[in-house]
Amino acid sequence: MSGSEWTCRLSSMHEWESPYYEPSLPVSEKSNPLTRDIDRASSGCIVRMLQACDSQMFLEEAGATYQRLMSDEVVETLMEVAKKVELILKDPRDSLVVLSGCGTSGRLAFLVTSAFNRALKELNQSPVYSYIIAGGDKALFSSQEAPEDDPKLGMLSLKEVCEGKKRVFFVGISCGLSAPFVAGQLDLCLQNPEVYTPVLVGFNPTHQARDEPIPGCSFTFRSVVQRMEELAKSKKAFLINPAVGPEAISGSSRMKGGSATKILLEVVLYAAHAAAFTHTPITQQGILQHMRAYEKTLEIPCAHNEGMAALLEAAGKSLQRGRRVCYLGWGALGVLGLIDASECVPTFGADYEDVRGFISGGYNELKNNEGPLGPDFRISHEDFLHLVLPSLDDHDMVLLIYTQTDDVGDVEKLARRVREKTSNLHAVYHRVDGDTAATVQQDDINKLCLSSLRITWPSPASGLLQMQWELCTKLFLNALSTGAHVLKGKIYQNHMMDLQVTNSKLYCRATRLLQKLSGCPESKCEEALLKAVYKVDNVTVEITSSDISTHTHTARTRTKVVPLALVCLLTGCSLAEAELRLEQQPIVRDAVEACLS
Ligand code: S6P
Repeated sequence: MSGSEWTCRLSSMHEWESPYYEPSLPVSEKSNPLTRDIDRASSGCIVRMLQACDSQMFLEEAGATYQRLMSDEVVETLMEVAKKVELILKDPRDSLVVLSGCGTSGRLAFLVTSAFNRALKELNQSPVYSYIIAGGDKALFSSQEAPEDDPKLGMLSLKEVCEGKKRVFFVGISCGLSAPFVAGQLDLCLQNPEVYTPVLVGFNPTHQARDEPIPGCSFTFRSVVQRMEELAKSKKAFLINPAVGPEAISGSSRMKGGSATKILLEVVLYAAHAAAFTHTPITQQGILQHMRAYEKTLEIPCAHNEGMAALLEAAGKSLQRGRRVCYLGWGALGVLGLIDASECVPTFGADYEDVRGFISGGYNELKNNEGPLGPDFRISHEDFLHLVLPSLDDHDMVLLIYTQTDDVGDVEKLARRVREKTSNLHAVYHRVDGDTAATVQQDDINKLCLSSLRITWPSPASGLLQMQWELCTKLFLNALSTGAHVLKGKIYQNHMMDLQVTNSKLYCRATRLLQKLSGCPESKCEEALLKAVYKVDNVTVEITSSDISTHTHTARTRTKVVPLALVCLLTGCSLAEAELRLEQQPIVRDAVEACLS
């Protein structure tokens, strides 16, 4: 890279921090200058752009506008929080640590609580962690955006989980400091300080917390945050909110927001466990060391750029042809596959069948609160073999995701079955340098696959290895599914055009996007959005006087509302004409560009 390219890249690395850069938006909703042209990029370039965005998570603090993951203040708070958890681990009677969030934040709450309860079980200790996800367990693997708007539901679900407990350490996760569901839970904690100690994890500075009124509530997210800031002075509440930079696809907090959530929660709980069970004191150095291990993890995908670009290309081709991408995973990597696949629906307006994840052992492996979720949520490898494999051919892509500690014999068996139907079989697997176990089987799997990404980790393996494997896999899968949808033409510049308008955050984002792309005033954009939501050419008083929840409820069954609204705004045509245009040009990006030109 030339000197001037570097300067240019470095300035885009920080451009979002300028007070003049999209000043009305919180960091989590800003568009990332690094990915401005991602919609026109090659697969190799997409991979590099996404990596550059991820690396912003670990930008140095010096001279920065916002706190960072490794800022002194953040590390200090992580230590204090870890000490609180340590106390509960040492004396768990009548106590609980609850992690809660909506969408991706709830999914990570599930992933992290599962891992640390498992660690407790291995030590013959009873579980102390519980997770809550807005919309219940089906939200682990499907888009349930509406419950995010319901603060009472949040509060009631927290009360239910904590029934009979005398001491609850509550961690509410909302990347955008915005979800009313989490605000309701934090409010409950603040009203009952004798039982609850609240922690908020998110990635905006507190003054950017959402301040819109929440129907039926006297508080907003921001007012809750302000109350917490007061209590934080006496360490009765904690705020962990470093900035990690705007998402590669604007607002897609499943990416960096999710990764940083995983990093922060694991750093805290790992330190607490080490303190409680191996007498390792909680120190700033220990916390920073763990963070640096994650920072190093980010370099791993960079060493596999070519292989990643090829996989992204293969996945993009399958999606362009209207075919499938299937992840077949083992253990926690399998859960990450399930999560990544399910997020394609709300993020890219994808069909449920476009990208699907399956996990070895199904619900037995998962051990989720509600157990098996019924026929609409089939997740085991057996389900894949019976329901999906028979219809696959070479146009469908299958990806095996595992580590050397998984049952490699089982991986090989499944690979052989898949290979009978499609040659479009690939693998991503992690191994420790010098570990020769199952080498023969591994070679056989490689021969069955069109491509294999072998990620080798330095030996001796550290105690953090499993967490690093998981983060690396998350980054990898997020890049794969995002890149494949970019190649499919789902993204305009770095915005998801065809977003589902199923909660108030998404409704506001859609209106803003229409403003940005059409240049029309907010009121006109909202009117166009409502026309598309209600399928009418004239918005009646009855519609305009309804609240946002009625609009988002109606929008649940609608498709392409934002593209339709935009075409109407740009051309002045009727809804029926806009529908026709989009039918003729199903690639949303091209349809929009045709109107813009
Ligand atoms: C974002 C994802 C969403 C969010 C959810 C919670 O990529 O599709 O489901 O996770 O909206 O957001 P937040 O800001 O409260 O963590």
